[in-house]
Amino acid sequence: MSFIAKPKVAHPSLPRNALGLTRRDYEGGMSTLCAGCGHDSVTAAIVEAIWEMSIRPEQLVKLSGIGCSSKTTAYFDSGGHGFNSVHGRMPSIATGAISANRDLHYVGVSGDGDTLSIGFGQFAHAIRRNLNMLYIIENNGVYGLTKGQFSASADIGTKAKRGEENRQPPVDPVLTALTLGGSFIARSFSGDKEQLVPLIMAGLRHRGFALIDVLSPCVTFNDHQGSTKSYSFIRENYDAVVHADFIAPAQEITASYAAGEAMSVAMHDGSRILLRKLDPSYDPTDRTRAYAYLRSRLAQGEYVTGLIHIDESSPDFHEVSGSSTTPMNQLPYARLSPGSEGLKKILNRYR
Ligand SMILES: Cc1ncc(C[n+]2csc(CCOP(=O)(O)OP(=O)(O)O)c2C)c(N)n1
Ligand code: SF4
Repeated sequence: MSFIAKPKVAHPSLPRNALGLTRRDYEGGMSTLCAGCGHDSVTAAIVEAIWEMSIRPEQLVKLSGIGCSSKTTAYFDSGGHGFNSVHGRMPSIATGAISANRDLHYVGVSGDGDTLSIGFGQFAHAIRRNLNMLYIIENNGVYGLTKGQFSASADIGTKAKRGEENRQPPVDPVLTALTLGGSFIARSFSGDKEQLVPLIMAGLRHRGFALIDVLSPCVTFNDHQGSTKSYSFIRENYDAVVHADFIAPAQEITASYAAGEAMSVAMHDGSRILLRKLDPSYDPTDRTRAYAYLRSRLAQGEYVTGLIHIDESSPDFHEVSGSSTTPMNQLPYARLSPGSEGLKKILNRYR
């Protein structure tokens, strides 16, 4: 992967977060993506969110597969841990890392090709295991890195740059996550930082699997008339069904929002995500209705965005597997290894 280091020069007047760090401290290498690629706007939103949340750079783990989108992890938080896995296999690597150290923040960045084709099985199981991570799909409807073939998220009738038409039905990651029991499901647009930043913050705070499907146009292979993942199409067919705002625990002032217009959802750590309802019938805690609503809007060619579903009661991977509250990588070897007698007892359970 090509990597160009950014010069670290910070103007003394740059704002600092609670740790005394500027946004520059959360940047990564220089992007080598095409100018105007939606993925770079997602990078900027991630930098903004982790700076705002005052996460220590070394407490973040960045994971990805292969694709232009998966290169994103090189462009933020150079002080964090990072792992580019094999194409589509990021959830397995995430499962191992999360099992070994539950005390870090995990953010996976993947593409629609990486997630919905070669990595579809891995993606599905990460959702149903409710792995404690934020999983961002940079969804452009094509394989950008391998020169613009249709991906599994391309809509029927959408046209490729050279004019050929896609005839296969798309896989919608949001509908997929709703059916698989996803506990935090959102959709946004790379060109809407105001919506995306609070969603990233809430996703990082959520205990369990937080999915954000970000429509992120590929300006080189899929930003033309006939594409349903182009900037112009998304801008025209974009519907923010809930306006999300993130409130960190220290600044929890909800009284300023007019009663009846906002729904405040408590996160496990005491912070809240505030949803201002734009559509009065929409309730993001009702999975069945969210599914039906999304389907009806999709039939009209509309992308519903915002926090589409949240279930704060769903047990996460650690709760279900009863894993140690002390991260495994901090347990002494004697506690990790059952010894030969302990192993015999375990095996006897299966005889
Ligand atoms: C096992 C394997 N199969 C195929 C490839 C080729 N390949 C690299 S990236 C990619 C698709 C990337 O598309 P997507 O995930 O949508 O990301 P984008 O580049 O559009 O951001 C493919 C098929 C590969 N690297 N490894
Ligand atoms: S090919 Fe498309 S997805 Fe890849 S960097 Fe260029 S604009 Fe972005």
